[in-house]
Amino acid sequence: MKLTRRQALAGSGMALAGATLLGRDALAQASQHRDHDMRGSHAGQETRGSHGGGQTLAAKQPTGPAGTYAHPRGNDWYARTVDPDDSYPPGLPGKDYTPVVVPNGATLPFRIVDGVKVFHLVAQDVLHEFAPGFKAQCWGYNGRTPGPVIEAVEGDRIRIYVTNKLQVPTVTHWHAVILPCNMDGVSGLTQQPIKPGETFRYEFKAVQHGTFMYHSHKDAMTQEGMGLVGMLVIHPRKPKRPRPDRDFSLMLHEWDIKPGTYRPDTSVSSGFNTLTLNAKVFPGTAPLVAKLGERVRIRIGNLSAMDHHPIHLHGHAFRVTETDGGEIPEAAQWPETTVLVSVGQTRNIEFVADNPGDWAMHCHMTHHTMNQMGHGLPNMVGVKPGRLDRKVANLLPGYMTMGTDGMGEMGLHAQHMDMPENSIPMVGAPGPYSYIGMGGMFTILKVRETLASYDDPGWYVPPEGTMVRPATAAELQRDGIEA
Ligand SMILES: [Cu+2]
Repeated sequence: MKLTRRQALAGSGMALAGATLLGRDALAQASQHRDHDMRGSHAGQETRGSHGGGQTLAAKQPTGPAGTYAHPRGNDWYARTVDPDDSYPPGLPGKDYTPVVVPNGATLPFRIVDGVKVFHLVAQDVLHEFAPGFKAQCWGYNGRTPGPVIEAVEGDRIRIYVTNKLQVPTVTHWHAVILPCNMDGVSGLTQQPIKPGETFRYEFKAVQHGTFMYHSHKDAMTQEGMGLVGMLVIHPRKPKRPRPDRDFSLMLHEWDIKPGTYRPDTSVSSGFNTLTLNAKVFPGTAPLVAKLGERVRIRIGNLSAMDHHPIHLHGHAFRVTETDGGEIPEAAQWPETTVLVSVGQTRNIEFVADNPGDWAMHCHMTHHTMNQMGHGLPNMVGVKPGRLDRKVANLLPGYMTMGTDGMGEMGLHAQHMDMPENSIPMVGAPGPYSYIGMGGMFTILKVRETLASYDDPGWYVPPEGTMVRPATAAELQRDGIEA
């Protein structure tokens, strides 16, 4: 048998493992089997693994007999307020739960058919805007990335149709949800991939409550990296504590979008230049608005490729109340102002919004509050660029050395620079007092005494005597400060 170049390439991993054991013909056969695998075909299963060296590729049919399914109940930390075997009518927004608020996002509509909550996700190409004027061709669900938040109530029976309108096979995995194994959505392990054009049906009962996620579990590096991610919230049927007044959902993600390009580079494993909250970078991030005294919950999930994010909130202390594994007993909670949300985790934080103002909320990794172009530049702090600039300007009209005062004013400079196509300043936006030198994973919690609506109320007006200002000479003298 003759190998085509493509077959040889496809089988090259096998060749390393098996070349010494297998003859050339066997190798060719193994590589053909691998090709079948990539098309999600059943063909070749009968003969696969018939050679000693190919045993690791063997795909055996599942063997029976199949049992009956019982809801798992072996771990008492599963977050439950009702018995998983009891029946409940579909939980309704307003009545059974306070719907989550999704800054820059949406929740997925559902219909109820014979007592089952029916959802429909469509995996598809999405031209996504990360901030005004900065877009990329991503993958998402129902026209957005992250996909719309799926909301249900403990005890609901949930049916989710997934239609694949991508050019590649995909699957959808329900991250941290306790369900029958073959509803778990792991390509190859629990199901065949959903081919382009196909619609698969997932169905399970919500037997726990909490903050979960959904994402592709096929070619995860590419597919999650392109944006096939979303949040899944299951509210408790019988909440033990008062419902929050404001229940926010935020998905953390990271992308590498080189200036001048329009597609995330999912092959990189570091140096991500677009760090997002619900797929937006500041100043594209919508503020989280709450009224003074309201109970606030923020659900944070992280499906970044490689980075954990310590999310820091100003002006308040909060408690971490839940993970995607369940509720944290009150005696085990401690106060924090920063919560580390590792890749593949969710965290719920809760607090009373008792301090009015415009409070920064952001990843505390400094490179994660920079937008494109902020990374990997030489440190120019302290460089006197005058003569250099004049010389280089002879060759490159308009040349200006950047970064001699740090990176904080980069966005300002960018206003009178020619920026590369499809790029945004590496940091910031104009604020009420001066330029806000933050980008990326940065948003603002706006707490107000009075609110006409939860729309952005504008900038905070400080009460008399609470505004920082330059010190007066008399004050310095009185307090013995030599400046
Ligand atoms: Cu971060």
